[in-house]
Amino acid sequence: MLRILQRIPIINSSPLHHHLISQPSSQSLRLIRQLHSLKLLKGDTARLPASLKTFIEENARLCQPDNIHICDGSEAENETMLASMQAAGTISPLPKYDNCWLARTNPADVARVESRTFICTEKREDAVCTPAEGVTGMLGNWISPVDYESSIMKRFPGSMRGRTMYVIPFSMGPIGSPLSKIGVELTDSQYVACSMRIMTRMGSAVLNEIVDKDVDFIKCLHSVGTPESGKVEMESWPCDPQRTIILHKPDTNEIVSYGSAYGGNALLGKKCFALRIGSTIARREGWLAEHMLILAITAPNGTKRYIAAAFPSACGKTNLAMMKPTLPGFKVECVGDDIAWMKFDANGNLRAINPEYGFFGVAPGTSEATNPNAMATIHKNTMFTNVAATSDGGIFWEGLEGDLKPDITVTDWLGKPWSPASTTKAAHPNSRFCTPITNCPVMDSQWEHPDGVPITAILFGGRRPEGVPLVYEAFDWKHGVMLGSAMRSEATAAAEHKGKVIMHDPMAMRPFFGYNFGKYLEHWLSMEKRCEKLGGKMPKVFHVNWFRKDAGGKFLWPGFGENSRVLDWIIKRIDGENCFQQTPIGNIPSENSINLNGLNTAVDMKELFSIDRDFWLKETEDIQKFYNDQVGQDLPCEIQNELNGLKERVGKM
Ligand code: OXD
Ligand code: MN
Repeated sequence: MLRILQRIPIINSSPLHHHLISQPSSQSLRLIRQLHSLKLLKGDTARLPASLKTFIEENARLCQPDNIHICDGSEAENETMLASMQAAGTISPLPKYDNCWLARTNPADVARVESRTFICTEKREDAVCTPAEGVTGMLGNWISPVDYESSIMKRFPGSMRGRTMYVIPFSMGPIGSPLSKIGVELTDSQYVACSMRIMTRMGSAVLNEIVDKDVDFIKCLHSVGTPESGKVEMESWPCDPQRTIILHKPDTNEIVSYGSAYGGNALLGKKCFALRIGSTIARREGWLAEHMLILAITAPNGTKRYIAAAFPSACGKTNLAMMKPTLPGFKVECVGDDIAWMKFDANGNLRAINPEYGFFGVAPGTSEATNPNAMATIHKNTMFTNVAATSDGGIFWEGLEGDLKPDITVTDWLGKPWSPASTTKAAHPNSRFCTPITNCPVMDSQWEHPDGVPITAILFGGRRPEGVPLVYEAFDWKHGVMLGSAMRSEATAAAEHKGKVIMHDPMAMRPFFGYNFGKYLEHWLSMEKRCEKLGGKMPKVFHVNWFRKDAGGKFLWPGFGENSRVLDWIIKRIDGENCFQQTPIGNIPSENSINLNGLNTAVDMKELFSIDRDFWLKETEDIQKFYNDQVGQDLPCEIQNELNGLKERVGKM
């Protein structure tokens, strides 16, 4: 039976800080949500639009927090939360740097949990493809509306008891930009609130947008939860790994996440909103929401080009986005390192914004050698998670061995002593830095332009140790969409996959599709007509692979800043230079058209660009099997035709 509990008066002088003791343990979410007449938010809440007020009230009734705190995004608010987390042992300061912190998670909460991530639609086929008989689908998980509701009911009633519910108004994209969208995340995690402040534009300015313009917002509910046993394993990092679930309902623009406080599971603006819900909105509105970095590259002649690139998680998007080019006279500047929202303008130029405001970058492997600009970014106002700590108040991870001074000791991500002789990793492979984008010394001057930046090329790529050349160009848009759909990469630690298996990761979006992948491909294909109608020119499409190895397992290409040589060739192709040769898989650089001047390692260009018939026959078979098994009848025939063409060309080699 529903029980309306007592409410106690506001204790905070701010009218938007409310203290509640509440309420019902209910059998039915629907019943709880019918209690509209309850006025749980008091004070100056008349300012809040009814939709926001209702959203907060209903979920407060459901989750029963002790307090509700509407975040203003101020420095003072942030400091209070940081101090409170420090007192709880969730974070500790890193005195070597300026306002930097180290969080250690429950070791069971260290990555995105793809297997527990669901899209809810009435009809299954709207959310996911129908895999072949006996095959487990890997392009997303569907949940029915009934199971969606019951999953919430099994977890959320009372889930915030003893905690504060933080109300986080946030904007994905520059506030007020026609390309931006607004969300409100309710969470019982201060770590999430502080991280959202880094990763998004958050606080009063966004609340004002909602209030003044009465804009629609994406509803995001998050709770770290409490295990069914009632026993929180690690007081400093409450979570409920056994029952973690991440739910999305595109029809109502809702996201619900329970049980994890880590990364994409909990910072709901990122993967859940900007990609999964974002891709469904983009389809409806005729644009693209993609797992892509955006960079600006300026050639010695002063011409600047913007390029977007889709690589799977932990495959070097951040490194490429802020690369220090080794090619003299080139400059790379960053617009974003993870997500691109791209829409045609009135003239048919594809314009992109980075909807984020921070970097949530993979720490291991980041160093002065691999990404000096990231290193220059992360020493101020940064939240590190699951990295190792040094005795002089700094951070450490695999890749920074050269920086370790002999008198410094290291504590690993689990809080245990660690030394270079240890057989375990110092930092968790998916440990991260969460750092304000404004710290980055190479942000492009246009990165916050409300109209976005014009994209002239789209790159797809992954970790392919064998068979796939350093770079090749798609023959046209359709071929490019097929290349994206057929992308594969070695699994990384960003999600729960084990081992170095080569996985299909179409468009680097496999974990992030908000709707049926076949329909997603149709949408990509339709962009060409949209562009034509507006009189524009489609971006050129390329596939890159920095990770090809020789027979001895050594990388054939030095990567990092040297990738500027590949970008240089791509720019030449954008400019229409005749610097390519056609092959069955696409156009590769003609001999000597990649500028190797000054490269101080010997590179076997022949092997790097070799195209082996047997490898590609097997590759086309694997792609066909992937389409048959995973996409089935949802595969657009244009994509099958493209694959048929590839098979035929490779067959004739
Ligand atoms: C990320 C990811 O955190 O892709 O960006 O996992
Ligand atoms: Mn990512």
